[in-house]
This record gives sequence, C-alpha cells and structure tokens, in this order.
Amino acid sequence: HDGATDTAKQIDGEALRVAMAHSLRYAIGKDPVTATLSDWRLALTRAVRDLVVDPWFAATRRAYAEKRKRVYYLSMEFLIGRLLEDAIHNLGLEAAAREAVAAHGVDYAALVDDEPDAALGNGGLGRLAACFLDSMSTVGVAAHGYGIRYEHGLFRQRFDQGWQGEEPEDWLRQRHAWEFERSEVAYPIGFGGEVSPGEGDGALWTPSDTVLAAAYDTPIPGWRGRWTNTLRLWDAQPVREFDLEPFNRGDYMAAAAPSVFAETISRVLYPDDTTPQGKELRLKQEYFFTAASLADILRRHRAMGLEPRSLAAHAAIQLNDTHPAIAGPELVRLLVDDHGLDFDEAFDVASATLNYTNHTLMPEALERWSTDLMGHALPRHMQIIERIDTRHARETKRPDSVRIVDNGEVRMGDLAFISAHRVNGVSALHTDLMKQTVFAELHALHPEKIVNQTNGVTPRRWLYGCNAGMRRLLTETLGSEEWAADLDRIAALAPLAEDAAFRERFQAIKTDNKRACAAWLEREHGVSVDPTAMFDIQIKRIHEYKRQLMNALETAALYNAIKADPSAEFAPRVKIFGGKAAPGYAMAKLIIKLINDIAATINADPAMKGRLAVAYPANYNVSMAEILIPAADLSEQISTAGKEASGTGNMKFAMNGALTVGTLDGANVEIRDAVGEENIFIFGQTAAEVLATRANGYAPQSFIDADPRLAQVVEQIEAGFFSGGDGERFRAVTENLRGHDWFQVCADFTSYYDRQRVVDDAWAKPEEWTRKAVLNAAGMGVFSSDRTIRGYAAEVWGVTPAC
Ligand code: 26Q
Repeated sequence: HDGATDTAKQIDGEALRVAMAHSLRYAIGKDPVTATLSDWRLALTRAVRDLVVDPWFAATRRAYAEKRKRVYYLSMEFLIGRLLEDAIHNLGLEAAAREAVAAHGVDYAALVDDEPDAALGNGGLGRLAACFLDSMSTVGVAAHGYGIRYEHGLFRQRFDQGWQGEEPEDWLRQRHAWEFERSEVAYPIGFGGEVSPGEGDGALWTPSDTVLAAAYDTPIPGWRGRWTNTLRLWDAQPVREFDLEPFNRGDYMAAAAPSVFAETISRVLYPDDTTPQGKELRLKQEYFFTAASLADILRRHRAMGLEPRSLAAHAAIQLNDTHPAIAGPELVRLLVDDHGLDFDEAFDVASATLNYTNHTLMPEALERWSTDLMGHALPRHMQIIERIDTRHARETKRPDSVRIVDNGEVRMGDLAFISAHRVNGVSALHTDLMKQTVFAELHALHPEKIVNQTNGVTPRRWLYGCNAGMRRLLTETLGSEEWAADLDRIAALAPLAEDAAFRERFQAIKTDNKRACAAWLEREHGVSVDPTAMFDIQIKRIHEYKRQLMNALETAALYNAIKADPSAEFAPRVKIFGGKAAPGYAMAKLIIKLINDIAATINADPAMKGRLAVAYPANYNVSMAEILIPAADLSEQISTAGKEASGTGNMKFAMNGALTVGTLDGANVEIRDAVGEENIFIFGQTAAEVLATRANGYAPQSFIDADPRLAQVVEQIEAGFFSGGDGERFRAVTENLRGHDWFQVCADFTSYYDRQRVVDDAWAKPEEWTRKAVLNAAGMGVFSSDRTIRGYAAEVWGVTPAC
C-alpha cells in the first residue's frame, strides 16, 4: 500500500466547510446564526458520513462480485466510544476538518469532545468487539457486526463522598448521527407459547409473544477507506404500536402495554460483567439479537441464490462469548422447521458455521440457564438443545461425561463448544488453561477445536488517534503514516532506544501528554497533580480478581513509609485509578470507597506534597482512557495469575510507552516475551503457584504476620485511620483479607511492594527508563488487532482479507 489504493475521496478544507454548511442547513435544519456546538458537531458528522458512503458501497459491491465469504461477529456489546474523530483519522481528513471547523468559527477540540461516548459495553469484551470492527475494515474482511441498539448504555458513575452512585446513561438523547435507520429490515422474534410436532424432524412453534427487531446500520470505515463494513444494531419494537380498543375507552396505560414489553428488551445494557444472574430479560435480549441476526444472515444467503445447506461455505459466524450461544439451536430450528433439513444435516451446517470465543475461566461467570426458564421462554429451543446433547453423548460414546443439560440447567459454554467449528482463547496462557480446566473433557474429545487467538487493540484509536505527539514522531521516523495499518513497522524504533536525541523527543511527548492530562484532571475533576511525578495508572472494571485492593494497600504502605522516613528516596508518584463496579457487587463498591478514603487522607497531608498523590476521576470510559493512557508512565496489570483471560489495556499502555508492573497473567506473558524481561516489572506467583498455594491450605494471616508493612495498613483500616475513625466501614474488606482472601492479595503483597521499589529505582535513572519505554513501544507490533483479525481469518473463518 502506502496510499496507492485508497478509495476515500480526498476533499480539502474549503470543500468540507461547504459540506458542513450544507448539512447544517438541510440535514440538521439550523441557521448558522442559531447553531449550537452540538449542531455544528452534527453537521460535521453528516458531512463526514457522506464521505463514507461511497467507499462503503464500493466494499459491499466488491464483496458481492467476488463472492466473498462473509464474517458475522455476534456480540451483546460493542464499546465503540466516540466515532467522529476516528472516522476523520481513518479517512485522512484531519487537516481538512480542522480548517473547515475553524472557518465556521468553532473550536475543533470542543466540537469533537461534544460527541457522546457510546458505551454499549461493560469493558474488555465489548471494547475488543469495537477494535475488531475497525481491524476487519482495515484488513478487508467482509464483515457485519451484530448487536443491540441499547437505549441506555453502561450507567454513569458518580461519587457521593467517595461511594459509587449510578445514573442512567443517555447517549441517544441527541440523535446518533452515524446511523442509518433501515425501517424495511425488521424481523418478528417470538417468545414462549407452544410447540406441536411437524413433519420429519420439524415442529410448529406458536409463540405467545412477538416483538420486531428493527435494523440500524452504522458504517465502519477502515484505514483510508480501503474497506468499509457495517455494524447492524437491533432495536426492539412492538408489532403493534398500541391497542386501539383500550385507548378508545380512555385506558392509555393498557393501550401502551404491548410497546412497553417490546421496548424493554433493548432498553438497557446489563451492567454486570461477573456473575450472570439468570434473569429472564437477559435471556430474552440474547435470543432477540441472535435470532434477528441469523434471520438476516439466512436472508442474505438466500438472496444470493444459495441453498441453506451451503451456508458454511459462504459465512462464518463468531460468537463473542456464550451470550449469543442460543445461535446453535436457533440455526438448527430455522434449517429444520423453516427449510426442511433433517436434524443431523442441520446440526452439521450449524456446527460448521459457528465459532465461539471464550473470555473467562471463572466458573461463576459461565452462563447457565435453568431448564424451566429456557423451556418456558424458548420451548422449541429447549427441545433442540436436548437433542444436540443426546447426539453429542451418543457420537462421543461418553453418555455420562459432558452433558449440556445438567442438574436442571443448560450450560451455555458446553453448548457453544459443541455447536462450534473452532473455539478460541484470547491469550496463550488462557488457551492452555481452557484445555486444562473448564473444557478439559471436551478438549480430549475434540482435540482440534481449541485454538489460540491472542487479543489485540486497534493502533488507529489507541496510538494514532489518542497520542498526536507519538503519531508525529512515528510518522517522521518511519517515513509515512502507514505504520497505523502495519504496526510491525514500529519495530524500527528499537535501535533508536540507544539514541539520546531520539529518547529526548520521546520523553518530551510523554511530558506533554502528562501536562495535558494534569490540566484535564484539574479542570474536570478538581484534583491537582504534579506532571513531573510518575503517573502510575490502573484503569479497568473494579473486580476482586483484578486486585485494585492490592494497589490501594501498597499506596497506603508507601504513604506510611514516606511518613516514617521523610528523607527516604521514593519516586514521586501520582496514583490514578479509574473504573466502575457492577451496581450489585458490594465488595467492589466498598473497595472504591476505600480507595477514595485513602486518596482523601493522602491528598490532605501536606507532607505528601510533591511525593505522593492519588486521583480517582469518576465515570471512567473509552474517552477517559484516551486521555489517561498516553499520559501513563506505569501500567498496573496485577490480577491474580490465571484469572485475567488476556487484558487489552495492558497492550494500549505499552504501545504508548508505559512500563508495566504486572503478574504473569493473560497477555502479560506475551508482552514480556515481546519487550524482554528486563523491560517489564514482573512479580508475584505464577498461575501454577496460585493453585498450589490454594491446595496447600492458604492462610492469608501468615502473610500479614510476615510483612509488617501489610500488617500496619490492615490495622490502620481496622482502626478507621483513613475513614475519620470509623473502624467498621471496611470490616468486610479486612475480614476477607485475614480470613479467605480468595484472590491471594496477601500472598503477593510483599513481592508487589518490593517490585514497586525496583520501579522507584528505575525512575531515578530517566535515560534508562525512557530506553525501556521506547523498547516497549517497539515491541508492540504483534498486539495490533489487525494481527489478531488475520489470525481469525486464516485459522477460524477461512477467509482471505482483501487489503
Ligand atoms: C453475562 C450474563 C449476564 C449478564 C452479563 C454477562 C456478562 C457481560 C460482560 C459477562 C461477561 C462480560 C464481559 C467480560 C469481559 O469483558 N471479559 C474480558 O474480555 C477481554 C477481551 O477478551 C479480556 O481481555 C479480559 O481479560 C476479560 O476479562
């Protein structure tokens, strides 16, 4: 490449200015005199969206003409964040956009910042889906993302005296300017009702309730518009808007009842990413979007004049975790009941088309549905699941080993595994552990099924977009902007790590980013921090296994150490936390309060000035990550080994020149291999050691007794030292630490604290530090999600990328 085949129309600032003026007037219906910032933002969005349409059509036509096998990525979550700047960058329009916006007298940064952050996901799994969309469009995989058009995304977090509070998120209040409503694409989706026998293997299902799934399309342009795919999100609508009879009687509530039931299905994203609670509405959401997507896939297949039995040759369907695992039974149902295949043929087609990505080994996080609930909401599917289970048991001649239906529950992981052609883990370690633990029996029966596809992140958003300074340095150093679509080129930085002048420029960019971040923290969150101190950042969902608690304890122990010996040499640090807890996860919410209490104590102590500060800006989201990650010196990836399937924040930080302090968990292992073990701060037990510790009767108290720094902090918390004398507040935290400590915080604390002092020593040698930082960035080529997508294309989907 190098720009030769770019299909994006080039347009200059003046032409874009005119296009904006036109959209403002005719699409938004506003006069420039009265236009608000949002109106201007919508006008630019429309003008840019217009430029996406031609490359979009070109890719669609090409996929059709070349009879390309299509990929369908089914995900309950797409954590896409803001789209305007990303599209501008991908299409190479930044200079034109800045000029056009300025010509209208509007501030470009403010305009871009006005876009709501679309939080249609909880965390890693949803953000991975968004990175994959960007990469599938960049490498030229003909793909559709399918998901739910939630009216309310992940809740907004606020702090009330340090306690998390939740407010509904409202991204659709200002209309979503990127989407195209497809009123003509709508499928009826049934629930409940009765099943009567049909011909052959078929049955006649008469649902008791039906809702409509209506399509909304968002184009996803890849780098320089070489390829563009579609994100199709389903909105739940009533089959009938309202009942006229009760309305005429004046009973307006009863008249609206059908639309209330239907619209509830796409109303809100479930905010829990740990413990699936078996709620009926969640099952309905899962079936709703899966059934609509499969109907759409089969319709497209038929429209190309193809037979249903040939589906696997033309389509690969990826299930993002078990959330769409009802796809197996649903596809069998469509093929048998609607298209007349017999059960065995139908199951062969389904299991050749579907693939499943697993994102967790934690047993409590694996979805299970009671057979009562499933049988009630989806009676035909329950029959088909039983039949899949029976056939699998018969074929593998192991009637007693793995059963999908077990103890009155449907085990969705096993259903997805058995229904899939390939099953993948998201890092090398995680994939090995899948084979040894949750799927050990199934792996023995199907040794070819499990493959590894280590996660990646899109360098367009997570480097080119969020770090303008690094972008300029890379482009100048590497000779063109093509590194953004070919991240392996970044390896050319490695020799420059030895070049003092280069290191100075690299460090100056980091310092600029930290200054901008400090100004933002002051402006938006009222905390002032010293931008010359080390920015030590942990941002991710709050979970016990991610061990924000261990970081908080280390922060308190460091505070004690500085107080005890003010002359001791510790690196000046700003500890930054960000992340939300599931509203029902009491322990996680208590940990948030503890962090905020420790922060208040430290920040109020004048002795900490220039030495230690703690910031916890509320409402961490994709847009906040784009500010924090480029400003990070140290990336905290400290989960209990064996628990974090991959992590993807770890990759984003290292790409932006942060060093990692972390355990040998998830993709940290591969990051260490890529950057060299002298350039990363690894500590703590390995996954095998964690298991051994547990097996040998783990007693956290013995570790507390062995480390006075840990003992002091635990005692302080119990004495209410950080909480105005309230010794009760964190009882649940300290009792757990002394008693069970499921995630072995105490067992790893000493190793963590000591490793942090090695980090201090490294910080004291800035040239060495920067050298390591450059080598971290240089080693990150392999963590581009473009590499991940090429891996799925070759080893899972059997498709050849067009770019
Ligand atoms: C399930 C049932 C009911 C309600 C909610 C859920 C639910 C929702 C979200 C379960 C899990 C999730 C999200 C999981 C997740 O984000 N996992 C992360 O996936 C990343 C991408 O592979 C990995 O990098 C992380 O290690 C993993 O934790």
